Amino acid sequence: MKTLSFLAALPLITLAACSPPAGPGSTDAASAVVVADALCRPTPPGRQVTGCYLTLTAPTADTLVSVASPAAALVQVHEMRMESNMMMMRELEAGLPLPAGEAVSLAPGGNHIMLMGVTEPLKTGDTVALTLTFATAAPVEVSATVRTPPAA
Ligand SMILES: [Cu+2]
Repeated sequence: MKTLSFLAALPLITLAACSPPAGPGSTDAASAVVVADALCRPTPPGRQVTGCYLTLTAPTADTLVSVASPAAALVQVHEMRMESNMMMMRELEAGLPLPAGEAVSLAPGGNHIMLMGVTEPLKTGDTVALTLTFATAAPVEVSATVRTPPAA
């Protein structure tokens, strides 16, 4: 009888040992990426594309892998780079590296989050829900305010 109950308990112990310390909804602040100053630019008249900006601080080295929003059909993380003397933007396909403890700013003129196929025009005062997914840390949901960012 003793042997049986020991065996029955074993899978539970194994599961507990394997489960990650921070699941969804966890309040493990030590491992969470801190997101500050999230804002999205109002959509230009007749256009369904706009940029969002924020500052990310990861406690341990991580990567911003992707962003999703119910406000847009497609969301990408873009970088700005010079190509043939022209500023072009393109998707950061490998994600955005976040060095440990360092604030990484996505700002006008630099890296940004691109909303494409925006379903409803975004105007100043609206909010946009953004879900940020990281390589290691738990996903973070933020509410970005719609307003015109200060000039770059
Ligand atoms: Cu872009």
